[in-house]
Amino acid sequence: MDPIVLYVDGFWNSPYAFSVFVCLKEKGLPFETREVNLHEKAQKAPEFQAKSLTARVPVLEQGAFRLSESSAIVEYLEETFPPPRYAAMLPAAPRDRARARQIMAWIRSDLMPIREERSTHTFFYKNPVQPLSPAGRAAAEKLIAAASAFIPDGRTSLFDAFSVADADLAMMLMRLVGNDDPVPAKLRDFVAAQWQRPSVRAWVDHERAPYVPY
Ligand SMILES: N[C@@H](CCC(=O)N[C@@H](CS)C(=O)NCC(=O)O)C(=O)O
Repeated sequence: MDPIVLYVDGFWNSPYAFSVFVCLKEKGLPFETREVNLHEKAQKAPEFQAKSLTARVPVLEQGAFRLSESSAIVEYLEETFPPPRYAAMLPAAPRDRARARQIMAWIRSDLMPIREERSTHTFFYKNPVQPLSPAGRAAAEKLIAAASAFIPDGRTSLFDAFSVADADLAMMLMRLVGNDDPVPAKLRDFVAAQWQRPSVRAWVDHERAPYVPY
């Protein structure tokens, strides 16, 4: 097998690189990470641009094959390293699988005010935040309502077994939980449980260079 390389941002803040990193760890695949310093515009360097085509992280490299877009990478890993030999990253039942994909697509395309006002560096680096704007509060309410419906009562995972949608949803909720914004106990418990997973901890606890705003 060609060695796997995952390109991540230099501050280990990217929720999209996180998602792929968690999949690789959960599947037990050996891989190297390479940091791309977005604050220095390294994503626009010709060598990286040629690999990514989109000039964004994450990029998965396996020999001559390079792939951008975290959800495409997750699907590629799931098909290339499928269960039962490797851990499943998406539920097996079609409706649960569709629900996981719904959550993953939604998290990547909505809730912009939270993503802007509660960027992941705020909790990875404990950088101070302002109170949420009215748009931020509206997005937080939308996230809380949807997550409360997605997560079954009395459970700390979306489905019977872990899926990468759990990690993605926990990362989104952490933008609120990690900044002491009000979040119902059920969602705080969900985040706390997901944050304990070894694959998630490996990302959270990874050494980080001092943060430079950009
Ligand atoms: N939809 C993409 C989003 C990737 C993305 O926005 N990556 C950011 C880091 S979190 C990036 O590389 N930004 C640099 C840029 O756009 O110039 C995915 O899921 O992979």
